[in-house]
Amino acid sequence: MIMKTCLVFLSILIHGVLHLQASHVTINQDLQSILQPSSPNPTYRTAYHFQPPKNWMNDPNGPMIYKGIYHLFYQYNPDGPSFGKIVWAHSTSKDLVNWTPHPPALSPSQPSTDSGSCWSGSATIISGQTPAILYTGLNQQQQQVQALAVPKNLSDPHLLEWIKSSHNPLMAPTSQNQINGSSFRDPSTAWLGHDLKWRMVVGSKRNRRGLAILYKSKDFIHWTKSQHPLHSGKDSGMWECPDFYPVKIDGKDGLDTSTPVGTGIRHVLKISLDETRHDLYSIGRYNARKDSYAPEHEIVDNGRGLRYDYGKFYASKTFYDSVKRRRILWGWINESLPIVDYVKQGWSGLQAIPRSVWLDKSGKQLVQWPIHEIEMLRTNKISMTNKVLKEGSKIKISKITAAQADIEVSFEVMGLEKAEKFDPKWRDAELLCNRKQSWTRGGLGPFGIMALASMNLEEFTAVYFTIFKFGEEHGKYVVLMCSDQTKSSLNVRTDKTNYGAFLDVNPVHDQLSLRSLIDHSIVESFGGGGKVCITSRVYPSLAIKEAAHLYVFNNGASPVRISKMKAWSMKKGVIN
Ligand code: DQQ
Repeated sequence: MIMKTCLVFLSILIHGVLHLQASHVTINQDLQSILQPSSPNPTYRTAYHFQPPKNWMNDPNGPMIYKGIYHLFYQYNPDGPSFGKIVWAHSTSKDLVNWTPHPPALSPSQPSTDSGSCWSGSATIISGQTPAILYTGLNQQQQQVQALAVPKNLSDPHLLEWIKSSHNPLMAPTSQNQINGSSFRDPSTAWLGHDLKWRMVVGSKRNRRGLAILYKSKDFIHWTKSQHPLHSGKDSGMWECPDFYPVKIDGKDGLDTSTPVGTGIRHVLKISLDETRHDLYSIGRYNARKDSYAPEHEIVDNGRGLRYDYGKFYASKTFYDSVKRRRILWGWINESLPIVDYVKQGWSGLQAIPRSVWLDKSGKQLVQWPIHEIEMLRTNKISMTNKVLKEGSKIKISKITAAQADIEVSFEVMGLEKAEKFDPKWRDAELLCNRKQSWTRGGLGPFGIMALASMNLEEFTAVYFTIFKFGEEHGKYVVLMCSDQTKSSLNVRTDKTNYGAFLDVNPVHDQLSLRSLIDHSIVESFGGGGKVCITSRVYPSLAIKEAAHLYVFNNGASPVRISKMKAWSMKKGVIN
């Protein structure tokens, strides 16, 4: 064994350990088998976030509801905890909380199409009743091509067996279509146009221009590339996992992806930027006749657009839940550890709690909120109302399982005159969070929660707000929300970014609300009722299980009032 280890390390020194494939880091397979434990290390496993029992998981694929059953497919390496030869793993659920695993729906098989891997894709429910999966295959030549699979037995609500089309690959790079075979992936859910032709987009790039290439088809088998992409972005690099869907201007109801364009509708285009690993979206108008899309607010292509989540959240995908008439968002949360560490852990990757998503009243951004079903896991409720948090103070939230909890708190600010002046040069919220850390005394704020805190506060993940006065203009304020991992662990090998975003809430009129779902190694937070979401992936060395604590705190120079606070222990979901 020692000899084998030495040889593997030698080979790594000579040939290099890591290489990139679709930007997921891979590891030498021999090294993986040596490092991999016989059973996964449970320390940082979660209680109510979706994950397979072991091994590597990345993007959520083809989420849908069929005959009242929710389906989630996901990118999965059955051979180990790092990226590798990928299959579409499959689980189903009646409530999006408890999940039953099934055999992989798609595995590499066809040399012309997917013998290398079955990469990401989406499901479309044709005519409201027949599901079809479009996905990316990595063929024998390592080229990315698009393929179709359909259920073998439509009367099986669990859709256990899938048949790959004999027409595969349906779309492939050729010298005529000028598509680069290593940047052509992740077909979206398709939508039906006025001319009864299906449309869908595939992520790509040309040089450094990111592309959402548009395809059309009459029969879902023969697809024609449109001359113009649906949208593209200068200098952004590869666009992965594009998602395109309508939202209502008014109200929280979701819309079917094929809803015809009308006056009460806007469209959302989401792209996953390979270079930064950020999911960006824009809200805009879709011209169904011209098949073009133009963003109204912010731009998707410069990396500074709106994000679903300002922490860890990537390769996301939505689907329309036709039963509860809502649009639901899934997103992958990867590890913040070096590859060798998660290989030793025996598993890698989580899915965020599915979120309902709708257009904010302002029309300028989306709002996201954890699906209401997750509340079935709440137990042991404790609450607090009308409590003043003095400057420089904290209150411990006891009697709940702090490592496995859900907390909702609303703050009412007092003493707005104490707010520090905002410098218009502070454009980057993450940088600002790094300057205004939770433990440094500020003006109005920082105040918020300290999750996964150790007994003597050597470790904690702080999620907090700081309010700034904007220029000389009276009554204008800027609210900064941060999720700080700087002190989340004594382990020096974990990512310690202090994530941040500006929150569009007026603290003069509105309370500042924060909800955090805490689950052992993840703190998923929703500020301002879901206007800003930040997910932190953390690995405490001390604040583990019963040794974890939860606090509300205020390190500002002015008191803040907790108008209401509710917190619950969370039960364990039945997950795979
Ligand atoms: N992951 C898949 C690709 C996709 C990337 C491969 C995004 O299809 O572009 O596992 O994380």
